[in-house]
Amino acid sequence: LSPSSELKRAIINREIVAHYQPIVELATGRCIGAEALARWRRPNGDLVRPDAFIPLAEDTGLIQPITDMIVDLIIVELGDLLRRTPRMHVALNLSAADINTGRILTVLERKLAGTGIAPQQIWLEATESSLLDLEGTHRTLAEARRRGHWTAIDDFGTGYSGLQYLQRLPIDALKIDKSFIDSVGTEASTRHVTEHIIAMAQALKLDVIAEGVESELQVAYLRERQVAFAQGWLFSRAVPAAELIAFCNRTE
Ligand code: G
Ligand code: G
Ligand code: G
Ligand code: MN
Ligand code: NA
Repeated sequence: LSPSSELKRAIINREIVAHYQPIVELATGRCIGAEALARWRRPNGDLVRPDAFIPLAEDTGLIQPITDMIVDLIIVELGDLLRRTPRMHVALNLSAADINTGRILTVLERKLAGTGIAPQQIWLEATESSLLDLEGTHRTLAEARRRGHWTAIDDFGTGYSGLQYLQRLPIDALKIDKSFIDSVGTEASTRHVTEHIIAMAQALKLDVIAEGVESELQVAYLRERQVAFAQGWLFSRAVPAAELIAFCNRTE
């Protein structure tokens, strides 16, 4: 079986599952939501990470059914948590194919109808590299916000988005890539870039989410700069829904 036929069969057999990494509000330490991260659970029990199948899915038109499956999983696995805690959200990773055409908005509208989950509780993450189709992206992100979703640029700093470009995008937040968080408290020259990214986001009145936070030193640095949110192994790795719910209940 070719890799793409194998992936197609995995989708049909519902072998794609979601893990959730908590997102913490730095001022309070409370869980304010989570990022949904796809995994492929093979019949032999192996858990395949997204870097090993998302690029293939993007190249073969299989990313859209995967995105749809993650939306279904969020609704089924986190519906109770989201209904019970309206301030909590789940962030969904989108690929260029989801964003450029705007199809994801129709999918979300249809799937969220009648669930009691508000559009405000679904954050949409677009990577910097998926923003190449500027017109399509711009239209989709603007419409997403009109419908109440939050929009964020993922892996920020790894692409080439300058200030001018950013200020024209209809986004609510920047997620700072782990590589920049890693530089905090080191002598790496990228630490100056980290400083600039935070300042730039604040100048544009964007929320900042720090990714890949692993130390208290990084938390202190981010708090000092009024960075609102963080996720990383210091708090929790990506975990199955039941563990996420337990984590969020513990931080209440
Ligand atoms: O979970 P992990 O840190 O290994 O994820 C690696 C990357 O895979 C994420 O940063 C994200 O860009 C991508 N990814 C994970 N889940 C999804 C998904 O459901 N859809 C898309 N398009 N990308 C995902
Ligand atoms: O969407 P994105 O590609 O940014 O997904 C985040 C990725 O980073 C996931 O694959 C997740 O497993 C990983 N990750 C999240 N927190 C940490 C962390 O604190 N340290 C490291 N090394 N990786 C992390
Ligand atoms: O469970 P997961 O597949 O996300 O773990 C990927 C790798 O990250 C494993 O090697 C695991 O030991 C490591 N890891 C998991 N949680 C943490 C953590 O909280 N901190 C650090 N530094 N590593 C972790
Ligand atoms: Mn992401
Ligand atoms: Na990221």
